[in-house]
Amino acid sequence: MKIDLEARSQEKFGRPLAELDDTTICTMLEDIVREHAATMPLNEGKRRLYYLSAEFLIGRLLTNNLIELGVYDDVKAQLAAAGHDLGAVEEREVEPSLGNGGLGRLAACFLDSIATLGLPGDGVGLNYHYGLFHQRFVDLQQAAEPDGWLDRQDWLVKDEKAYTVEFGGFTVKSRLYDIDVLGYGRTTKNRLRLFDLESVDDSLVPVNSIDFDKGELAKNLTLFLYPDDSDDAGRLLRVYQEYFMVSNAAQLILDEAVERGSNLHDLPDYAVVQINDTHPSMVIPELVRLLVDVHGFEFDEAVSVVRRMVAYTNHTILAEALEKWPLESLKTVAPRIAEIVVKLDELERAENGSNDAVAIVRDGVVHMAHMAIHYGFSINGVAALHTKILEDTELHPFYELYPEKFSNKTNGITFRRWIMDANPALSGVLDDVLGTDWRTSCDLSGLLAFKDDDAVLARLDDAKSEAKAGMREFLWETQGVRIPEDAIIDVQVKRIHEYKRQQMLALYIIWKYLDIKNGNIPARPLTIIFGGKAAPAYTIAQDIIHLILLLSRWIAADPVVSPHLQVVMIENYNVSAAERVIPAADISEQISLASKEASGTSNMKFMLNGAVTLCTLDGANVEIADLVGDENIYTFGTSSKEVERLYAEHAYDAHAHYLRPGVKLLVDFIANPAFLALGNAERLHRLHDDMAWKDWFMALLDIEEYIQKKEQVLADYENRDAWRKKSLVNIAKAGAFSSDRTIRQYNEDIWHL
Ligand code: TH1
Repeated sequence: MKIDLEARSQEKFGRPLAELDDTTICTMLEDIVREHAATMPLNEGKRRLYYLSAEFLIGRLLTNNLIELGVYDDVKAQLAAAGHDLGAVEEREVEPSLGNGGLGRLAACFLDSIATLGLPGDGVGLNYHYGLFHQRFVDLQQAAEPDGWLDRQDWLVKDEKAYTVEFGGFTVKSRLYDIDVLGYGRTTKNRLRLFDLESVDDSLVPVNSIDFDKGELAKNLTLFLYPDDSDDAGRLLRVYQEYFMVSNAAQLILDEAVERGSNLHDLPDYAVVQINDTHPSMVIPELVRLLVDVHGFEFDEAVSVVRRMVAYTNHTILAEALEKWPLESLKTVAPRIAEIVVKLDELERAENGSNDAVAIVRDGVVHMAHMAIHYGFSINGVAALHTKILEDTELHPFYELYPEKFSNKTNGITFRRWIMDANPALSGVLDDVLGTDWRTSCDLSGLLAFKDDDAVLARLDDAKSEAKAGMREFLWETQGVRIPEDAIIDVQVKRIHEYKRQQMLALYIIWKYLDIKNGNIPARPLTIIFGGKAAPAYTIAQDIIHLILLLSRWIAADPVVSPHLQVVMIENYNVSAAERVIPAADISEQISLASKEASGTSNMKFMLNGAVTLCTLDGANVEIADLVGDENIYTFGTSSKEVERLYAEHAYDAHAHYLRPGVKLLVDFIANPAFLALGNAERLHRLHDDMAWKDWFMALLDIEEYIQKKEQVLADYENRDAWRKKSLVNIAKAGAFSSDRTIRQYNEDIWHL
């Protein structure tokens, strides 16, 4: 692809490139890429993959697409010649936030890898008008504001496909929008296909509640990324959204299969559907419905067709995230689907001897995961430990029924975004040391040969400094925070949730604060960075944010401690912020209660960028530890087996742990009088009492070992030479976590494209 920006500027605006502003240049570049992508043919193959997901957290696309097309350096040079900085131009792009966290970001990494491997496969989801809320900090608390992105974006292309979706009591027309998905160095493409209502009433107040009686539903189904499901109205809206998504997806799948020559009896030869968690699981009864009601199949044949084409990924064992809908809700939303679900349940009971433990419908409740396992041909977990827990405990009765359906597919991350795009300095060093093959192979193991090479270690160190400088600039410009140049950067970025234990890192901060107060001055400054959003209805998570912001202010105001310890909470943490902060990290905090984090993916991004991991043996941390070896990672905490035992036997006594002197001091600090005066007393009391009496995710069980380990990490950091080697080994071993590897495995074991 050839780009002549000067000519384009003259042609479009009648002005030289030098005179355009950053926003205009950004739009111009987006147009150029979009127009070029429109001419690229689709990846072909008899069988197509449809990756169904309620979330695609794609982030900004301009830089990524310029890299995929191989024109990034050329564009940068042309802009520089006209006095412009591509970095500043990139900042003008709006970021679509069509996802909550890891699950949505995984879907985006997967689309990148599917396209890069040249496989025929599209993502299918919803075109939310408002993505995840924009987070602001007001009075040391999270405030959630609507994040409208649609009217300012430039990537969506209207598709001619449109369908009708019938709900109980009303019918809506849909509209399809596509975003082209380019692969690295590829001349063919795939698409992300986002369904919307034909007409959405954007004037409806952007709040997460809908007046069902006023008929608002038919007008704003796609207005929001699915909101909290903490109240019944919210929950019902989610079922409506899910059915809208899968009904459109199923119609699209049948349509395209017929277009490509299927007689529908051979549908599994033309289409395979991967459902990303249970949110799209109603695609199973919906495909059955279409085959029976529209295409005249017998029920049994329809079921046997669907059984050979749907595969399910489980992403969590947290009970509150396992979808269970009242059958009554399904009857309200889509009566025919409720009918089919009941028939699927009867059929399953007839086949498997009516075992309530694996039933689809039990006590008037529909278990979506159970349906996906019985009527899908594959179920996978997202890290080795997670899959083992599914097989041995959480889904054991299913594993006994269908051992052949189970497999592990450890998550991965796309190297295009998470190193080439996010960390040009490190990418440049790797090019010089290894040659550029790593950019396609994602194999960085050649680096191990340079473990004792001072020049290479120094260059890696320089790349880290450059990334730190970029992050310091970002935090200064976005939130007016200054970070010392020589600070150790210790980062925990992810959704705020008790199981991820941001509260445990907050207790460490309290410990460190008191330790410095006691005269133990650290060798160099430590900057602890948090980032993440809390669901608006998740009270304790909001309380944790409040505590972090309060600690941040409290410590910054303390002249004795502030030169040595700093706490920063990134406002509105999103993909773009992640691209700035992850490359700059020295320490990667992965401290979830063992057994609770299915995989994690930021752990992989940090490792790839040379951070050393401080972690529990949870999710994919276990695999990172196996790969890098004991001397290149810091692990601590109660094992997942022991945690499972404590839950099973109700044997964890939070209050007993709280009463231990060293621990009580830290927890009580949360509700000390100065804090209560400065902050929100209700939040602080609630958080204090929750930790002292409940501590459901056992932060107090692991806190002492955590503090010890962290102090060891900080001491080891001072041995600069040894630390640099640890960092090098982490980068060198990160190839295992390329999402290209993950997608190859999905394709070889499940999709067979
Ligand atoms: C996350 C998991 O918590 C995380 O461990 C994993 O790395 C990631 O998925 C990708 O596999 C999940 N996100 C969600 C979001 C919702 C429901 C369940 C999960 S599991 C809404």
